[in-house]
Amino acid sequence: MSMGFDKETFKKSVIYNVKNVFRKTIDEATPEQAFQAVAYAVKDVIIDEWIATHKEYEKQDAKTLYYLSMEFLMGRALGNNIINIMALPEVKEVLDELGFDLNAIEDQEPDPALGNGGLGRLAACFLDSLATLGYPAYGCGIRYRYGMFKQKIENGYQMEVPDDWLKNGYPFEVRRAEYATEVKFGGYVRTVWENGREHFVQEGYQSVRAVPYDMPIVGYGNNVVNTLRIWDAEAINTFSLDSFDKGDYQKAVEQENLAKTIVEVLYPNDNHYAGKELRLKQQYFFISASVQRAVKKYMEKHEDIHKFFEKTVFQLNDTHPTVAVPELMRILLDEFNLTWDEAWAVTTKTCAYTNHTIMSEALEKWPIELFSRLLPRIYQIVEEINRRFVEQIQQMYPGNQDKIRKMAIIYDGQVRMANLAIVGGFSVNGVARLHTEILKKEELRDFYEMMPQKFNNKTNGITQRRFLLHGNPLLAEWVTGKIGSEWITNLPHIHRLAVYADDPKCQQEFMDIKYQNKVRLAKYIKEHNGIDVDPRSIFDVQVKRLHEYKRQLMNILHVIYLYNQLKDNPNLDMVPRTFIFGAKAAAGYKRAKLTIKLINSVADVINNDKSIDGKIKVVFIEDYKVSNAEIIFAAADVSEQISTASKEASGTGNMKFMLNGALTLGTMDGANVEIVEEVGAENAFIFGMTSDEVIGYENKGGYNPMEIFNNNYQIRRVLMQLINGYFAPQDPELFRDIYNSLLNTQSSDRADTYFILKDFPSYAEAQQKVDQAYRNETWWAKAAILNVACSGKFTSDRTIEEYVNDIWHLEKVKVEIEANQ
Ligand code: GPW
Repeated sequence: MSMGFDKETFKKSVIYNVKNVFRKTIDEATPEQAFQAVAYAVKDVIIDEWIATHKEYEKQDAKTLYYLSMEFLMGRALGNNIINIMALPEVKEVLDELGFDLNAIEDQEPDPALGNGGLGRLAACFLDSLATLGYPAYGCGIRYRYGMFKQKIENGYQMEVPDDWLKNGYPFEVRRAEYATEVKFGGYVRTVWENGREHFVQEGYQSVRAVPYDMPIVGYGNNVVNTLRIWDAEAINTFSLDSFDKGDYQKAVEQENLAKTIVEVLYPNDNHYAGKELRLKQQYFFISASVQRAVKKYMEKHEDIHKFFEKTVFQLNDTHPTVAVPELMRILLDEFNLTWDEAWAVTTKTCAYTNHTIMSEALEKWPIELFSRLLPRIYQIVEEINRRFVEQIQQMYPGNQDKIRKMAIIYDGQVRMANLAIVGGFSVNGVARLHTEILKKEELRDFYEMMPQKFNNKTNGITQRRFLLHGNPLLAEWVTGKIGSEWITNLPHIHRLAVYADDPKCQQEFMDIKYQNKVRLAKYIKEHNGIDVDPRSIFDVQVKRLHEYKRQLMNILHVIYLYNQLKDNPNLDMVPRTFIFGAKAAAGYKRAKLTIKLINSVADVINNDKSIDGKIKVVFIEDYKVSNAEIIFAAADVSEQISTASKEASGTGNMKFMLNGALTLGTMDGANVEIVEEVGAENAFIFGMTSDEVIGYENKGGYNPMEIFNNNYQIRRVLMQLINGYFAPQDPELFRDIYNSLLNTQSSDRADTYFILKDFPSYAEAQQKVDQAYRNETWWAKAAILNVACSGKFTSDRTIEEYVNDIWHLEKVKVEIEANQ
């Protein structure tokens, strides 16, 4: 139990909060009020450790990581915080005594969903691991007024509902107005001569006030509490009606509006760059505020800004925070009067960049016009970085225009953020071994040849505290019962389970737990979707953002194909299967939204067809998010990881399924490769083209799907059902676009860009193997237990230790707390 936790104090605190905040006695409190009261009581316990942690960091003058990210997909905090202060049994007892159920109270918390998918959730897992390992770190991001939209399914279509997560206030955040800072946009740069030197002053700009809100990031059982700092925007001069002339009034209105719009909403695009001006404003807004603050904090304790990098490291979560490079340069040049070379030496030793995708549509490229208009001084600096870098290219590769074309930071009227991030930092990493190899050999080959020492791999990981200990308490308890609790902070230790994989009693226990978790999910599905599913069927799950490269389409086409077989032969011998989907599509991504409609239309037909005797069910889980993900992973038998090889940089859902004992049905893509390496190919279902094959075809301009269409009757039949009204009797043309995307070479992009038809036969074969394998319960239980046992590599604790050793060079800090402060 946490040293700072006392049961009686906690109980009093809950009762007091209900009274003081809601003027109610405890028995009158609504579940939402109970949540608030409990959350504040937990925060009360955390606060002392939070303060103590930062005192300790100051005392030790520890080097600090700033994890700069546009997204932090945190998920609910209450349950996780209770677990991490190690007070779960006591909190349960207190709530019991007060007549509350912890699960019901947890369900009242909105999911802080300040992220889209894997990239944002990775940032959240990293914060958990950093705190648990005791490393000084801040997450820096944006306090979006509206996070990831809530998804409603109406008549099979996705509807986006604003996520008003702050409407009741968020109990864990603390406003830190004392750290507010100004961020400037637009205007022009005036050159002045002073002391025989050029100085640059931005004038005629608009500014906003950045105000930080801090959230505690609680380490597991170690008294360490780190900080997620998210920035809100406020107008600089609150709008006043007395002292203004006409010009000031106009300006005041504009500044008020600018402030309101900047942090209004999270862009719902995953792996896709939209080029919106407001997005660049968001980027500069939180980066300028974070970098300014980091510099100020450093200067409070140190004299020499030249040594900034010794105490500070900035990790750029993809290219989204890359303006940190020129922003740090600006501060060093304009505010500290460093020379260019001095400033550049500091900057390039401070910044490091993580790449999360090779897909060209995700590359951030800003038109010069936009960039220079919004960030005039920053643009000047980027121009100078580019000028010097191009000179360096010319020196290394005299006369080689091609190298400049590929590597220049400013080229063809655009600012290329990836190039800036690579040049402006000391480290470039990919997020899985295969991904990093592809970066070095293909996408970033020229950079790799020029500066190989910067390149390194950091295979992603996930936190077992949230995705096993919190999300799957039954399995967590079982694991602890078998091998003790060390796995909670040392996941590789979970390999000790392997000796139980062959034990019939353990197999039975494991399958019972899986069954209970399936019952829990079935109940959730019944409550939220009104669909009955049989927990004895195979739960075959694909949950992740909807994207063509992730190939949800291949999955649903295979469901249709199976259904056809059942229609042809109602006695077909197959294990009943529940195909579960969960996915949000970016609001403007038409084909992705149509795929959701297709899944729901197929579900309607199949789920209502009595003739197949419930052998197939299709469920689309509405509003897939971190909180229901925890329930879904725990209940899965089969983990669908079926991206076109080379396209999924890593994947992290794949690891969460494995940790919960699901078997991977996947391609040799991203971290799947390493998952199979750990658990053995015999305990997974691997199919499809390799990344080399995919890249080979791409370099030849694609392949011809018509051959498959013409020669494979079953595939042809499925495709015809897309355009003959089989799943859309009212509108047979509804799914034409999907049909066209697979076959039509007339359309501007290649047909079947993601090799769905090409991989289909091997996918269907792998699915057949799943069916056969599940019949052998002993085999399945063994394979599932081995998946859990071999998941040790995929803890984010391991990933963080690698970042620390190779890139960040942080030191662990210990925090001691006196009992009952
Ligand atoms: F395009 N990822 C994501 F690279 O979730 F920026 N959103 C994104 O916008 C991008 C990447 C970006 C994901 C990758 O798709 C996934 O493979 C990876 O596991 C995850 O980032 C974390 O590295």
